Order: sequence, then C-alpha cells, then structure tokens
Amino acid sequence: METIEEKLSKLVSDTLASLNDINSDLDRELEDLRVSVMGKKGSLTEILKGMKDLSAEMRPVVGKHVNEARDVLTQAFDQAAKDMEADRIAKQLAAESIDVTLPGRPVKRGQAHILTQTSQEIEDIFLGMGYQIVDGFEVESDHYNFERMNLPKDHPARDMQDTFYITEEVLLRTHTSPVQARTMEKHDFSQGPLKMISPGRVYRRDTDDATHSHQFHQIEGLVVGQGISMADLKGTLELILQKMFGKDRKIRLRPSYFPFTEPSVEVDVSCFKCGGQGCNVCKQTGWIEILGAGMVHPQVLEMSGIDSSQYSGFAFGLGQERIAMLRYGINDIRGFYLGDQRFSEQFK
Ligand code: FA5
Repeated sequence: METIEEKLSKLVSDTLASLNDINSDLDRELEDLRVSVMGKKGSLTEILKGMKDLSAEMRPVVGKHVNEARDVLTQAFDQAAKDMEADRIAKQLAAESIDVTLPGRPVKRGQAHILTQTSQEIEDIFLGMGYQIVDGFEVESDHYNFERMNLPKDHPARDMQDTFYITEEVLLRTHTSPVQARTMEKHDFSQGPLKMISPGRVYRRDTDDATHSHQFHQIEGLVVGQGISMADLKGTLELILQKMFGKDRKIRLRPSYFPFTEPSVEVDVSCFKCGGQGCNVCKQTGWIEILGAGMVHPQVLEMSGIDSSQYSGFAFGLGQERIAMLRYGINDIRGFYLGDQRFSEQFK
C-alpha cells in the first residue's frame, strides 16, 4: 500500500504537470484544479485523513512532509496565476501594439476663406504703416450711418443706399463709413494723428447679380491730422494697390461725389492683365475702378468735434469682393457665399 509520503509526492508531481498543461486563457481551469487539490474536499485533504492511522512518533515526521507539500502547491498555484496574468497582458499588448514606423495619416488642411485672406493681407499692409484696425457695428444707427456722414434724412444720395431696417432709427449699415465718425469722436489728437482701417460686412437693398450682393464686405480707411492732403491720399492708395496688384500698377483719380468727402474721387488702377493696352478685363479702357475716396468733408470733421480749420483728413472705402474678383479672375460674386468646397479650395 502507498505511504502518505508517496501519495503526497505523487500529488505534487501530478499537480505540477497539470499546471503546465493548463490553458492560460481560462482562469476557470486553474481555479477548478486548485479546488480539486487544495479545497476542503480536495485530494490533499483526502490524503490528510490517513494521518489519524499513524503512530504518535510518525505523525510529526509525516506532518512536516505534508506542510512542505502544501507550501510547494500553494506557491505553484500562485505562480501559475501570475504567469497567466502576465501572459494575458502580453497577448493584449501584442494585439494592440502601435507600429510607430507606419507613415501618418494625412490630415486634410483647410484654409481661410478667400475674403478673409484678402482682408488679412490688406490689414497686414496697413498695420505695417502704423494704422490701427477698428471693429465697427453691423447693426448701426441712422445717426452714424447717414446723419454723421453728411446724409440728412431728405438727402437724395440716401436712395442709392437703401437698406434693411430694424426700427426707423436702427438699420444694417450700408457702408463701413460710420466707423469714421465713431473713431473720430473718440480720438485724442494730442497723441498724434488718427490712422485707422476698419474691415467688415455691409448690407444694401441691392438686387443680387454677378457683381452685386445684398451683403458684401468693405474696408474703410481714415487718416486725420494736421496738414493731411490729397497727395497723402494718392501716395497711400498707390502703395496699397501696388502691393495688391503688382509693382508696375499706376493709379488714376477721377472726380466723383460722396456727401462725406470733398473733393471726392473714384480710384482706378491700371489693368493688371493688359498693363493698360485694353482687354476684356478692363473693358478695353486700360483702367479698372477699384474704390471711392476723398478728403473728409469739413462738416463731417466738425460733427465729430474736430476743428476743421486745424485738421484735415482723407478717407477711402474699398469693396473686398471687388479686389478679390479682380485679383483672381472670379467672375461671379455669388461664389464667395455658397460655401462650395470646390470654389474655396482653389485659394490655398
Ligand atoms: C461707399 O460705400 C463709400 N462709403 C466709400 C467711401 C468711403 C468713399 C470713404 C469716400 C470715402 P460705394 O457705394 O461706391 O461707396 O461702395 C464702395 C465699394 O463697395 C464699391 O467700389 C464696390 O466695390 C463695393 N460695392 C458697392 N455695392 C456693392 C454690392 N451691392 N455688392 C458688392 N460690392 C459692392
């Protein structure tokens, strides 16, 4: 008959062998084996039942073997559990591993809208000349949009700038010129002349067609100081238009009329396509009309609290869409507002 020691030694070697064969993915298998060996009704308990038949001298000797066997088994089960866990983590890492040598997925780059790009480019040029950039209100009062621009209620020139009214006195501004009045009345001339530009959206009751929209963008420019003359206006516009359309461009001032400037001019730039010879872009004239400008009307200065016998100024207002259309050969203004990617992506 087998002795207890023999049974123990067989149990240990059988269990170690079973632990070796165990499927490391199945926690359950390990636990079942542990219970079948070490549990209350397990093989080890079964062997221990034989202890009661031993003599008093033999009991401590065999008891030592029993303890040793229990320690070996406990350690083996702990180690197996640890190995299984490590194995599982290793498998998981292998499955999820990131190959850092793979080339990155290309990110599709967008770009600012062409009108934003145009306005930023113009802002940069003026910032370089010491101008400040001022934000105006799109919802404006009749007072600033018209009255302060020398366009009283019964003035016929108001007909050309009908707009969307919120109330009788509050409207969507028809041009960026009200920013002139708002800036002039706040400026402290002891700190030097006022030099500002103000880009923004404007609204008119115009019928939409290829070159007109009921909402579009302007950039207002204003310089007020002592001794500011028409020559300053011409020099400034020449510089900005050469930067926008090329070094060889010339500009031409034609008499015009705005109630808020005197004298007033329309400004043409020599055609960038034909250089002045005449072509389809300039309608065979050699010139392209680009903006309205003039010397600030003394009445407009006075209404903003500026002494017109001491100070003078020039102002201009250009249509941003107009500039972008001419520069990039865009033939329909509506393209700017459709949000069509095929249009926008051309101006990266
Ligand atoms: C004005 O709005 C004046 N406030 C400009 C000005 C400022 C003159 C300071 C003198 C001193 P005008 O109405 O011409 O002027 O408009 C200026 C520019 O806005 C035009 O040259 C044109 O490029 C653009 N524009 C006018 N109406 C429309 C429209 N419906 N759609 C698109 N662009 C327009």
